[in-house]
Amino acid sequence: KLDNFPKDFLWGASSAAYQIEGAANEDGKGPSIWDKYTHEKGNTYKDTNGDVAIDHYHHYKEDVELMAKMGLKAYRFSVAWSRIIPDGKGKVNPKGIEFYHNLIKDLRDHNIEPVLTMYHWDLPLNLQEKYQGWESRETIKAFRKYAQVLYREFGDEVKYWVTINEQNVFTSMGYRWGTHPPKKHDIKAMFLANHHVNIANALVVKDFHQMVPDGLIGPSFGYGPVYPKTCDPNDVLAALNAQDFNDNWWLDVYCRGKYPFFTKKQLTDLGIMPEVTAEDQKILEDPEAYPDYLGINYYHGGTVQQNRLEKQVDDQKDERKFNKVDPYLMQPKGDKAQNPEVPMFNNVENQYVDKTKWGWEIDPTGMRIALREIYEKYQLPIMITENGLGALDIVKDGKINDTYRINYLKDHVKAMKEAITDGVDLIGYCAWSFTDLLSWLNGYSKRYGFVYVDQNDNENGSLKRIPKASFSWYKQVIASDGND
Ligand code: BGP
Repeated sequence: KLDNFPKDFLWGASSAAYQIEGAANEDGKGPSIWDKYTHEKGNTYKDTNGDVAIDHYHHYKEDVELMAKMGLKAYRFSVAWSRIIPDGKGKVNPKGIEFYHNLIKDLRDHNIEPVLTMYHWDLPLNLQEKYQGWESRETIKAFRKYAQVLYREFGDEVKYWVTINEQNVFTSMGYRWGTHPPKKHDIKAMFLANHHVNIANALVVKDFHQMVPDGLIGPSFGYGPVYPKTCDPNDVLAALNAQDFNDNWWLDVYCRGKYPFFTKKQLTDLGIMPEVTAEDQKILEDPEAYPDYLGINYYHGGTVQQNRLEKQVDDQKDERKFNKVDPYLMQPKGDKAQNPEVPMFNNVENQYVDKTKWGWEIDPTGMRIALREIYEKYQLPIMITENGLGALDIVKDGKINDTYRINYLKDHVKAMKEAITDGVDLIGYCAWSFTDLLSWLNGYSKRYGFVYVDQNDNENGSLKRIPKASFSWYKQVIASDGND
């Protein structure tokens, strides 16, 4: 028998500023790296941008009204840094502060718990152009100042805070694969920027504990379990390597203040391990800088096998020529970017799970595995801060019958229920996403929302909100504490 979800379980939904707000140049907002990136030709699907997005900035009351109608208990949103501090490090913009006060008040008036993300990738452009963004320690200072402004302004109103969204994703995409700003193909820069984000994260968590003693704070990390392709011990070893490289590399630093030894050694051997000063180590290892809970974004896991490239070369007795070309520094394009060859493991397909139209594996059991692994290792409460299905929804007779999304979410709710029964301390679930919104690279056609937004390719749509079938389903889930 499965236990019901706890009574105070935070049934929620998520969003992020750049993906919904629009009003890109209004009320004193400064530009972010995403404003620039989406305006350069060829960077996103059909060159879509977030200038208008779903215009949540002007429609927030209507959106909160819909959340209340659904019975939502929590709403995760992000603050646009450049709305608060337009150039990232100077003057505070009162209009920006006012917007989020209004939003939070509206949520509270409807008994919806705000979950505030401080950084969901939209770095103020000035910090990138003047200081090289996260590659510079100036950005650490600027982030700390920004965080302190948020704590002072919203510390009394918001209990749940998220520092950084998917640090693993934005550093890899931005610096290694070049598919997000700043569009670099430089793995050394990636690990350096990543180290700086770690320092920034630790410092603001520590400040938070002093400034907002009653709140709870943690990062949102994009986690997927890693499966070995076979029970060949070499594949199992490759899976261990991949877990270290994909997951522990971040979570160990957040929760233990240490980089895991194995990957650290690999990076050091390749000459791409950033310098960690004694002062840095002290900051990272300060227990006051450890999170109170972990936000986990779960979409899918991954499957790996031992590095066949190395093996092939071995087989051909080719003096391992391949190793002389540093595989870490290869810059694969297209498909290969999704399936990089690194010496520690190779990514392969999992034949046991279905996939979405965009090739994302659908693996609810993986969510239970993820929750168990993370809870076992770090012993912290967990909130699922993202999970959902991207699909091409069709409007028929004014309705959106997204049964595929309902099935997807139902299976994941069941997996959470099982994880709770297993003993995991799971405190909430914020499905991605409440409304349809801008998918970073896929424009507006890849939809995730419970609420359809008539986008009609960005600028010309009516932006009319239409609750989908999944809206009524989730409403029922919430009302029945997880039984639908
Ligand atoms: C996560 C991001 C979200 C959201 C989601 C879906 O990585 O944190 O912001 O975009 O993925 O991704 P996509 O829109 O690429 O399908």
